[in-house]
Amino acid sequence: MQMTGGQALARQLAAEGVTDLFGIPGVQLDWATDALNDVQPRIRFVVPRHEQAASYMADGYARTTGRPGVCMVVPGPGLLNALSGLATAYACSSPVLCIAGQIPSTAIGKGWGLLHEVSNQSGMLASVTKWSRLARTPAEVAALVHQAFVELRSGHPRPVGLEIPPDVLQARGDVSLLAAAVAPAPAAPPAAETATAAQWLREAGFPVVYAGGGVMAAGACEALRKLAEQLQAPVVMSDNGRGALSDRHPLALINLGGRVVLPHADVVLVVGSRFSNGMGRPHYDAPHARYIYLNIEAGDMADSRPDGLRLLADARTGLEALADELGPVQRPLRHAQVAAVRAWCNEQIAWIEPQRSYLQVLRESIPDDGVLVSELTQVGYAAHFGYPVHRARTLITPGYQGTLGYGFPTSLGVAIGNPGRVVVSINGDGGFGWGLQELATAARYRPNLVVVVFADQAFGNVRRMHNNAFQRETGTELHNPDFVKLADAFGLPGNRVDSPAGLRTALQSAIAGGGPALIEVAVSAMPSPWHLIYGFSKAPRPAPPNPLGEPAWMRATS
Ligand SMILES: Cc1ncc(C[n+]2csc(CCOP(=O)(O)OP(=O)(O)O)c2C)c(N)n1
Repeated sequence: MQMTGGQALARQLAAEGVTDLFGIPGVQLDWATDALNDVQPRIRFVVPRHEQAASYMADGYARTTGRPGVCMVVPGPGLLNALSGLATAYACSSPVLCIAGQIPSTAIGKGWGLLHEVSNQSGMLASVTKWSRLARTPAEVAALVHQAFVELRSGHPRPVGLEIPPDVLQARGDVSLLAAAVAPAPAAPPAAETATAAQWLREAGFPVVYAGGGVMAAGACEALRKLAEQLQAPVVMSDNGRGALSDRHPLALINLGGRVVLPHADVVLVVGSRFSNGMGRPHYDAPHARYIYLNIEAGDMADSRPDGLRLLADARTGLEALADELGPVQRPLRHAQVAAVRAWCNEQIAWIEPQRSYLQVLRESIPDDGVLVSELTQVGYAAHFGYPVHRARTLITPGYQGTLGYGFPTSLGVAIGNPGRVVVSINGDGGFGWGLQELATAARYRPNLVVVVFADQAFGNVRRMHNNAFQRETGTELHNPDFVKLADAFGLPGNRVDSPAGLRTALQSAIAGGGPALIEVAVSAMPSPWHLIYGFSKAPRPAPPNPLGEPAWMRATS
């Protein structure tokens, strides 16, 4: 069929099942944005107020719907603005397609100073994606969009990129549209290693599973639950893995609980996790353990991690193969031990006030299938350990990227992708400043979203660290707008409170109201939660329990 590159783009996106496209128009994209009219109402063009929001929204959408998120931005400054969202999606293994404009094909790499020209734009896009290409003809546009979806639906879910110069969007050519990309059969684990891993697990006295976000990405939550129950193994979930097993399950533990059980483990099965603490090292020492790694990405099982058996495979296929190979095993129930570890975790968390009380209010107000989008703010950090998660994909964090300001725009993508669900975004007054213009996007598209801003008039976390390190602080004071008036200026209801009880009332009425709303919470400095996230910088009170009581297997081997 004869069509322009822009039409090939719009129609192939529709063929791939895309229903929402987050982007901002501009001259290099005109032939693409105009062609979107041909695919109405199948593809909704959602237009935020900054390109960073376009990529954050695509990420939030992808992480909570399980469908790829798609964003489109002009070249140069447009793509530069979108990079922080793509970097966050990369860190959090989120399948996002970024369509980037380019300067005209004949000028690429020439340095003529054309509108939006930056040197090595393709390299920039490559640095935050697992796959990226530049289309040279309309036919290539369709083929590369299709290839992008093959990439999005296979292997390690991560962002992909496609650059299309304006002359290619405008050119007419013969184009074959393709049927939607189908996910290839998931990679099965190697038989010999699977047999050995099953043997190790069979022999283990106290196996522990460490589960990451790859479990949810592979749809392996049920396989994880079954294997954990078969083994009676505590399941420690990484921050990105929260929700892989409900925190109500009697074997579920947060990362903090991992510190208690890992040292006693004799086999650790790491599944769908990088198993890295952000410093390139494993989270905890498990000195007596043999390690089994199950991951779709060889690099995530390598290098700084303890040596072990490596199963390069899809998490679901791998867990199911291990369960089959293992067969029935006789195990003592570990529920009481896990409950004791959880009680200890709760004692640690009780020290972190008022964060814990605010998190309790959030948990009690948000239904199990509602989504909490966290941020780099005091209550957000504490959510890592103080916010129970009951369903997959219901706690969103920026992962190792630690992207301040990602939260509110990301939550817009979550809410737009999940119209029937409650979505709450928590922000500090600092981080909210990165995206507050998106109140206009909330007012325009009216998603079911409550935005909470904890206002301490400071970059509070930085201030506390400065004071601890230097006994003074630099550049951390904020001068805030009146957030309630700001919401009003955008046509949104706002409310100001100053306590957990006040938040409860305001949040529950905002959720009942159904539309976008803002709640400002006046707070002051809060205690540091970091010792509960990254290692014990101060001694835990009380000392951690030994989950095994008398570790019989340890005595036997010592
Ligand atoms: C993109 C980005 N810029 C800067 C930082 C550094 N940073 C981390 S936390 C923080 C302060 C956050 O302040 P606020 O949002 O008000 O939250 P609070 O700690 O006061 O609760 C800053 C500046 C970052 N992590 N990411």
